[in-house]
Amino acid sequence: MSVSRRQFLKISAGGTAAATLGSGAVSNWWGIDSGHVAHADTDGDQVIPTFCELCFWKCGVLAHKKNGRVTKIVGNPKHPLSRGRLCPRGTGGTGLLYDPDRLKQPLIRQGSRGSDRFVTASWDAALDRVAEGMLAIRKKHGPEAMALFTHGFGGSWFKHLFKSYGSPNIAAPSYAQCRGPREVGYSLTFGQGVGSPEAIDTENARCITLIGNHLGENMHNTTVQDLARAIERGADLIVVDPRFSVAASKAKYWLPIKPGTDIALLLAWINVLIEEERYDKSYVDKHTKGFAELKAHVADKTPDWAYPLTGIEPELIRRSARAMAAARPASLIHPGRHATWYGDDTQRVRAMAILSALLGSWGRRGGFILPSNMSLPPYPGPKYAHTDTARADRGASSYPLADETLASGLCDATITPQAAYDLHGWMVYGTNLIQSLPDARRTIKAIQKLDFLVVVEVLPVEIAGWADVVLPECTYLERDDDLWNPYYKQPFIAMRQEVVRPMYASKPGWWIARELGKRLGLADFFAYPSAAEYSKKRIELGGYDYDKLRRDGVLLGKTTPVCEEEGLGLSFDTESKKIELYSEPLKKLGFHPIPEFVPPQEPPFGMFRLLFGRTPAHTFGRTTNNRFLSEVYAENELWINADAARRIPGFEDEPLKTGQRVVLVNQDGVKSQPIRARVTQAIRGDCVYMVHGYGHTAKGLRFAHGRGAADNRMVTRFKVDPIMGGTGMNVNFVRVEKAEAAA
Ligand SMILES: Nc1nc2c(c(=O)[nH]1)N[C@H]1C(S)=C(S)[C@@H](COP(=O)(O)OP(=O)(O)OC[C@H]3O[C@@H](n4cnc5c(=O)[nH]c(N)nc54)[C@H](O)[C@@H]3O)O[C@H]1N2
Ligand SMILES: Nc1nc2c(c(=O)[nH]1)N[C@H]1C(S)=C(S)[C@@H](COP(=O)(O)OP(=O)(O)OC[C@H]3O[C@@H](n4cnc5c(=O)[nH]c(N)nc54)[C@H](O)[C@@H]3O)O[C@H]1N2
Ligand code: SF4
Ligand SMILES: [Mo]
Repeated sequence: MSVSRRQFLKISAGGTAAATLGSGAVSNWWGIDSGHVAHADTDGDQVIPTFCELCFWKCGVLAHKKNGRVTKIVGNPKHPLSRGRLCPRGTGGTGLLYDPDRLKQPLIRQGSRGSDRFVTASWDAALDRVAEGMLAIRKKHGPEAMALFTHGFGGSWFKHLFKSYGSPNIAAPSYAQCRGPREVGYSLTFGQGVGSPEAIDTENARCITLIGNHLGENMHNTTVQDLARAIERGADLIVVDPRFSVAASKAKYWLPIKPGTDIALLLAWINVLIEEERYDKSYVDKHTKGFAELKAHVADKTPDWAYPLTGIEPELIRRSARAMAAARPASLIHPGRHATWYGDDTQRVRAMAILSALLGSWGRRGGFILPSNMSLPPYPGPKYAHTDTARADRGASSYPLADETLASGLCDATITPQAAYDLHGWMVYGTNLIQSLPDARRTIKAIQKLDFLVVVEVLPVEIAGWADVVLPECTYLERDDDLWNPYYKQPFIAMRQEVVRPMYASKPGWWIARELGKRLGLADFFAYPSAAEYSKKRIELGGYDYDKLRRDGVLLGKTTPVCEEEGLGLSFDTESKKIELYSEPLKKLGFHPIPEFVPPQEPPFGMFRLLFGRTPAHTFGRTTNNRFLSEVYAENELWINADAARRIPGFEDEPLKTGQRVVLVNQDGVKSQPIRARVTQAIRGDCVYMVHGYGHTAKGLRFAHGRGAADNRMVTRFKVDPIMGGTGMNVNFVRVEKAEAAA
């Protein structure tokens, strides 16, 4: 599905939002203002452009420095993703740089794995130990017996290391635990995924539909700026969420859906568009395949059919469908990002994609667009040796459409081999697998089977506690990195550069990977003297201005037409070369060619479905130890419906109050850490909700340790998407108990 030019196309309570709309400046539109807008006055500071790593959006920042210390971080006005502004986390990057709990020295384990006893070591000793482990595994079992788990931009050096070493097992939890089903669902329908940054034209949309996507809490700077802009211009917002999210508070229609029933709502919306002939007929005739089958499929999926399934009143389904149709083709069904919810996720995404096709919004202004990127030659070096070895996550029962390696699949394969060989070693870079993979008990079981585990980290997080060797990387503000040239409507190349020298004995990833490469006999692959020289070479080979890039932090490329309105011709890289409303490939594999609704399991009596999400001030558990960001939000809370709270067994005499501490017990008897209740009407009565990333158990995180509760601890069950192997995690149920009683 890869082409050189990535194509992207891409309430009962309704009306409550009106009062909050049109509230002026973009910066504090969500009631959150990072307080920093870049300006020319630098107060005598030295200003160094680089890009953020507080989340994976990678906004361009200007780091101010005085007397060798970073004094503040603001948005780079020249960078297309920040436009001079940052989200609250981006401005709090110094809270990571100056975190007193950072990893300061390489560590080598003493005693048994997981006993949490380490001695500090020199870099030479630690690197020798890692190389020894990797060489032994390669000699005994082949390079494929080592797996790399990676997340974050700095992982590029380690991916290069693993490709040079010869292992096909490279995975990130941002696929099978995050966007995997989304990419597969859009690829099946339009022949292309939506990528990151998402190829959508939010800014020009006249109607935006968010299906569980909680923008504003889920804080990707540019996306939130674009959404604010669209709404200021009068765009309608439709939000489908069991919870009255920040986005729902801005919406014209809020559809408080029963969790897990979105496919029923989507089919009913499709029914309304077709029955009322509100879809884009000429677009559908010209570009799609399978309309007749779709029409027949949804003929009985009326709003009245969907009402008892979803809890959304038929009239609200009709009115919201008409609003999205009235705005077409500038009617954006936002593709979402974290899509692994219930195990039927690729099909839910397919239903969203089909709806977008009926609105004619793929390849159209205000819908999905088709951006390009700037060409950038690689650093000269040898070719990776060709390997025929299959990935370890692929067994006989593999997931046919998984187009990336499954992190959960590598974990499973470590416990029970799924390929012709066993996994014996892991390297973990920038991903806290204990928090991010479902069922940590399984992850630990896999770790206990390994010969060798090395973790490259900035903080003493849970996964580091299980390592044999811990390698302390310096933070993004202390290092140069590879160049970034994403697909975006304004193509650009961005540069990360060292703002201050690495603190303690920490080292940049490019250096760690190179030094390991030399010890593994791969010196030819690591011929670069430094990351700065590496980037300079690539930029010169591309014929660009290196000094300008260093000065501005970003180089802008030529824009190309991104939608039909700009003269772009549409083509689709599917089997039929059309938009596939009906999917022959899915049918051949034994899956529904058009999405079917299958009711989710009901919560057992007295239990709630556990849902989770984000807070604007934090990124998962990676920032919960950041003292600056925790001034805004220090501890997660449990959202629970006020009426449901009155009926919880054990609370009859004294109803649960906001601020009171409770514990959760899940269907497998697993108890959570204590968490404060937030008793509210802003969530349905059949589910509870908390922000992910709390409840750290690692004692080295002296601020975050023991703060709030971990949703992941309750995720002992998950439902695997049979199409691509994503792990749906919204399938756990919890009972609420008084904290004291459970202690
Ligand atoms: N239960 C549950 N599970 C989830 C989710 C959820 O909401 N609930 N969310 C899912 C989603 S959407 C995703 S994308 C995944 C993400 O899961 P992860 O990939 O685990 O992401 P983070 O939690 O951000 O972990 C990043 C780790 O990188 C470290 N780090 C930060 N900066 C650097 C650096 O510069 N260098 C190095 N070497 N390390 C660094 C941090 O200290 C942190 O331990 O989790 C998924 N899993
Ligand atoms: N501030 C901040 N921003 C972030 C991140 C972060 O850690 N912090 N992480 C980033 C990453 S990697 C990702 S993937 C995204 C994730 O952000 P999103 O893509 O928005 O995805 P989720 O976290 O799954 O969305 C949670 C929302 O879905 C709702 N929900 C739960 N179940 C259902 C359901 O059955 N139906 C519907 N319609 N809604 C439901 C919840 O109530 C909640 O509001 O955020 C990104 N942005
Ligand atoms: S969205 Fe925020 S945290 Fe993410 S890269 Fe941009 S400024 Fe940094
Ligand atoms: Mo994610």
